Amino acid sequence: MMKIAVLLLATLCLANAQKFPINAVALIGGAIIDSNMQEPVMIFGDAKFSQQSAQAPVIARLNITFMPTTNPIVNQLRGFHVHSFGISNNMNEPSQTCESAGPHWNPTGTNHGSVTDLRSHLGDLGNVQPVNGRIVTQITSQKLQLFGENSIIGRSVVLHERADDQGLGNVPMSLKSGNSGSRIACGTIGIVN
Ligand SMILES: [Cu+2]
Repeated sequence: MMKIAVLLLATLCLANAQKFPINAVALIGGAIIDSNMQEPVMIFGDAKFSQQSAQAPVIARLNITFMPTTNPIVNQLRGFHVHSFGISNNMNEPSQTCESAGPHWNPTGTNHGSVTDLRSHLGDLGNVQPVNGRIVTQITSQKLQLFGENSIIGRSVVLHERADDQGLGNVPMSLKSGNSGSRIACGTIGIVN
């Protein structure tokens, strides 16, 4: 009993040592090629993360633009996740840069799922929908943390080619990545003053 009380106190002290709110941001960049129109579509924007207290969820606010906004391939549902590592530039194969993010952020070793499913990857954030060439949306995650050993600071966000089936696709890729296709844009999550 005494041990538990001491442990609890130590945990509370550690939590109190962390200043809140914690804010973070990922600058997002990427591109897709429209093979029909022979046109590159540029993708740029950011994802802002905030956490108000140790118990509070992490809110992600996305503001991502596709250019040209009018290209017909732009406005489709797309998977969006936190992946394990920061982005490093691949000068030889720029199209492979987002591969440096590694797999979904999954320190608990579960199957892939939805953002609201408590037993899914911590980094699973579901799908986002571009409207008129822009993604402006807010995602709430009860699983992400901006502090402690499971902090996502220094990891990355990845936007995918197509929709995330959230583990329900009945193909092997479904339980690993939601079968959401290639990585079209990404960015490293950094702390904000
Ligand atoms: Cu992903």
